[in-house]
This record gives sequence, structure tokens and C-alpha cells, in this order.
Amino acid sequence: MKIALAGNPNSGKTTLFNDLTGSSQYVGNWPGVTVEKKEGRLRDHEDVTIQDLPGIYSLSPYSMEEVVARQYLVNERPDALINIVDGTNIERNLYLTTQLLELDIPMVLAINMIDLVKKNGDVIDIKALEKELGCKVMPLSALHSEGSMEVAEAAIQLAKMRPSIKNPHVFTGSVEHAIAHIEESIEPTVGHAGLRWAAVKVFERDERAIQEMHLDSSVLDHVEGHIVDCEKEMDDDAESIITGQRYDYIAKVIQTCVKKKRQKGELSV
Ligand code: BGO
Repeated sequence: MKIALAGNPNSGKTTLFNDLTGSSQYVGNWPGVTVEKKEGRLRDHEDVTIQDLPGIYSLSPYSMEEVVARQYLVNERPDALINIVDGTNIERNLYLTTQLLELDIPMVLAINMIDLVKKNGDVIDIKALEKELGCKVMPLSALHSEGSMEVAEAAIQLAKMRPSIKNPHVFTGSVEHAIAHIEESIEPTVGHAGLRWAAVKVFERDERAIQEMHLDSSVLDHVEGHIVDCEKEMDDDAESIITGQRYDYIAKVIQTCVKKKRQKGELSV
């Protein structure tokens, strides 16, 4: 069984990877690029490999790390995913999370640095986050090895059960409408696995991702009409619509699930 570890740089990914794998690590490079590839055997689990992915902020192809991570996730489709986020910087970290959820790979969201969150007097409502995001969410303090194995065990369970991720409602009606049309048009070529992720990429006109899907030009011409209609309605370009709505959605999730301790001098409203 293969479990991949994904997260932003500085989220504690290396700390968690070391805690989970101990000394059973193999380090190399991803094929064709000088991006470090690390994998290891999960402690006390001969049959479980932990695949460390490069630290990334998104699955857009802006850096070699992002290309490597997304090619692995889309083409190899690990059995489960641990998405580690820095709990003290959760709003920024959730951008990648919204993209990972679209891949429909069983996923545990591990809220790391929970020791610092508590020390700061902030509260993250884990159950509310689970409800909003539609995936398993667990607290973690990788540095203190508190919750690491629990997160890995939860990922193993999800890999065995393979529940389908019910995507949260991230985008507004007309965008979802266009995405539904795109899904229908590309499914015969792309297949069901990761269909939503692929449809969002087509909507964004992500050239590299589209190239890798090998879609017929007639399919692309057909869906272009739906994309243009949506752009006209929203008076914005497709990529900006997606990015903007992801941020709006995350802001709402944070408002519901995270209570920050008021800073000194801050007025209550
Ligand atoms: C330094 N709790 C706390 N408090 N810190 C954590 C936790 C946690 O649960 N998990 C990780 N860290 P990486 P990426 C550091 O290195 O694993 C810390 O990029 C320092 N170094 O110890 O490297 C971890 O692989 C000097 O902190 O992240 C590390 O994802 C002073 O988060 C940092 C303070 O973890 C990043 C911290 C010389």
C-alpha cells in the first residue's frame, strides 16, 4: 500500500515523514528532474510505503515541484493521501487542500503544530472542519510525535474502505454548471478517477494538464463555449474565477471553524 504525504513547505512534512518512517528511508531524485524524492516504510508496517512529495502551495504547474507532485498524484494515484497543514497558518494552507480534495483520493487532513495553536490560545474545531471539507481531519503535533501514527492508521483505514470524497461546494452556480458540462464531455477519455480535478483544470485552460489528458480537439471546442459563457457572466477570466472562489470558500470555512484569540488592544465587535 502506498500513502503519499503532501503539504506546503514548512508545514512539518519532513518532521512527520521522519517520525513515520524512522531509519527506513530511500532518497533519490524524481525522474528527469533534480527534485528530491524520498520514500520510506511505515514503522511496524512492512506493507505500507510512505511517499514524500515536494513541498508545494498548489497543484498549478508554476514550479518543478508542483509539476512533479501533481504528475505523481494524477498518474500514480496513491492508495491514500495525508495532507499535512500548518495549523498556525491554516487559511493559507487550505488552498492546496481544496485542490487535493478534487483528486478524489482517500485523504486525511492532518492539522499540524497543534501544540502551537493551543499555546497561542486559538481553537480549531476539528469536527466542524470535517463537516465543511467532507474529509477526515485530525490534530497532529509531529515534532512531539503526538498523533503521527494515528494519522497514518487513519489513512490506511481510508485506503481500505475507499470512500468517495463528496466535494464541498467551493464554486458558485454558473461555475459548477460549466464544470458539470466539462465532466460529462471529458469522462469518456479521462475516466472517473480524478474527474472533477481534470474538469476544473480544463475550465482553467491549464495547458499542461490538458495536454496530458489527450482530449480530442472537438471536445475542447465544445467545452470552450461553456467556459466563455461563464466568463461573460462573471466578467472575469476562468483561472481568476477559480482562484478567487477558492479563497472566498476558504475564508468562509475559517470563519466557521477557527476561533483566534483576540490580540492585545483589539476591540471586540
Ligand atoms: C525548525 N510543532 C511545532 N511546535 N513545531 C513543529 C511541528 C509541530 O508539531 N512540526 C514541525 N515543526 P519541517 P517541511 C526550526 O526547523 O518538517 C517545526 O518544510 C528551527 N530549525 O521542527 O522542516 C520543525 O518539511 C529553528 O522547525 O517542514 C521545523 O514541511 C527554530 O516546523 C519547522 C525553530 O518543519 C518546519 C524551528 C533550525
